[in-house]
Amino acid sequence: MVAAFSAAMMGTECGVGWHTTHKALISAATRWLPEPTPTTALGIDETRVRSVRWLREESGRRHSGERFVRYGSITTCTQSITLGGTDMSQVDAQARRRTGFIASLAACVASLVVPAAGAAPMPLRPMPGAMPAPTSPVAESVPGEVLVGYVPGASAAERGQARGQVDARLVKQVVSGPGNGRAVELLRLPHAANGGQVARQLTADPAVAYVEPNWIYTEQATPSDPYFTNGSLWGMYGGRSNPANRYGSNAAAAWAAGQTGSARVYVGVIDEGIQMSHPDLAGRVRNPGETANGVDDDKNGYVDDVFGWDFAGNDNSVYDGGTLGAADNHGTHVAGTIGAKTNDGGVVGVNWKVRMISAKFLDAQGGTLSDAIQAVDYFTDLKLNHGVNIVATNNSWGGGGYSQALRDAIDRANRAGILFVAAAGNGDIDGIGDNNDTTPSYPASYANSNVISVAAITRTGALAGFSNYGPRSVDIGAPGQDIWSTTAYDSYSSYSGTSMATPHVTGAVALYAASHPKASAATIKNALLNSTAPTTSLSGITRTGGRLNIKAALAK
Ligand SMILES: [Ca+2]
Ligand SMILES: [Ca+2]
Ligand SMILES: [Ca+2]
Ligand SMILES: [Ca+2]
Repeated sequence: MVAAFSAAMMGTECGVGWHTTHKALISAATRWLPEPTPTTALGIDETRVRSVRWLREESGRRHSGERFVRYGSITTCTQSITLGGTDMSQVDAQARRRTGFIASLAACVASLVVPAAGAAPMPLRPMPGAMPAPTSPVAESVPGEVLVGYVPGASAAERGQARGQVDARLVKQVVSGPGNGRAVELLRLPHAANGGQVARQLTADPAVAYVEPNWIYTEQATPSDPYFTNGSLWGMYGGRSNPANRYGSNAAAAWAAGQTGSARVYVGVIDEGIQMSHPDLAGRVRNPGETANGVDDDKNGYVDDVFGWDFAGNDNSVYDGGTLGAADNHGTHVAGTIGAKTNDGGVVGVNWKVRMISAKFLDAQGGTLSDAIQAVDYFTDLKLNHGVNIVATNNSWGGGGYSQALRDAIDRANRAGILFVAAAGNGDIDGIGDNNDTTPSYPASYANSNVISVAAITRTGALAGFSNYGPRSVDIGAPGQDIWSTTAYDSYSSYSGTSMATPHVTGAVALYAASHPKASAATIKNALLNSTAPTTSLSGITRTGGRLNIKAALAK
């Protein structure tokens, strides 16, 4: 019942330099009706595909009344895949990269068909845009799981009683009580439970403040044209840099003025994991209080979180893509824009010197609300209780509905002086950007004062077609189309998305904090938003009506 494919389209990015967007694949997957559909129908050159396995088929009705079928996973391929007329062998000739691509593609296609039957009926936002209202909702949540926020002071016995009356099992304590405000628990409901009824029963319990779906979030990016190579880092340029692009972030001018960042400034990357050993990132990803020795050195509750923590896998390996680069491309891409090194190779980030810590909660299937909350609190705790100078988190993800529990976690980050930089979102199933004022896109649309919501612009200064906007709820534009950065394993790719615009702004926060070490989060946010370059395409549809101008921001 839940539209898994629409969540995937929001940006589960698939592999290496993939020319064709998810939209093409997904629209193909929804368009072709004969069963089983040949791979050619998905735009894949069947002669090169060794085997295709259809894991699941699910028929339904599209908004137009047309039937659609969703398909399973492509498992193995002999050499390369042609997608949408683009020969992948031209994209990347190395066999190991192709293998990585194929694995990623399989994961992506699999993500189209994540079984969602039995999901609790929850308040999901309607699908907006130019298409007629469909019957299936956009937001996706984990079937049979809910988050329960308790009233302040609810005792363990009272919480147990609330769980007991609906036979729910405690999966984990997402937020512990006093000090962090109200306790939040992730509960698993009995197999046959009616989600709506259970939610009503729980909400009626005096110890319960609210009940929420365990939302699933996805990345806000899609791969873009791999053949685009000239002047590739346009997002870092300014009008007078060499090479120049007046619609870039003007980071180059800040560097020319000697402002290149500081190793004393930390950024939290809440995303997929990061390939921390990437030649352009090695040494940049580090939790300073931890060493790899089997002991929780900094006593934050996470053993050997040397590079961060994997909340999805509940382990300390934040990079899980191996030497194939089969995972963690998106997180690695974001990290490169924030802080790839100047080492005469590859790309360079907004900051030449910065430290990042990974809170991995996304994988090819997305990530959950409960893990996202723990990721946000992980950085708040590192800053408040372990002395790590975290100035911002980068949040290039979205897709779930409203969550009081996540909003509260972002508020805790705010009280710790951590900015929450978030992707405005990449439209909806039609791939066309939406107005967040009328159709909120979380987490970017939370009203917390530390949130900065980022739209994406193109190299010619247009609002990217996929980018959400909002005169009241989207703050600023930044480069988000055809953005080259680091990807796993030791590779580089060009992606597009508000996912890519966001780390330009997060990077600017870090660069500002490096040159203004005493500045508060509010001061940094004001400096960024009060120094934007007026931009016609953003005028009237974003709060500032302008695009990121890092050189001007640093002068504030
Ligand atoms: Ca630790
Ligand atoms: Ca340790
Ligand atoms: Ca892991
Ligand atoms: Ca480099």
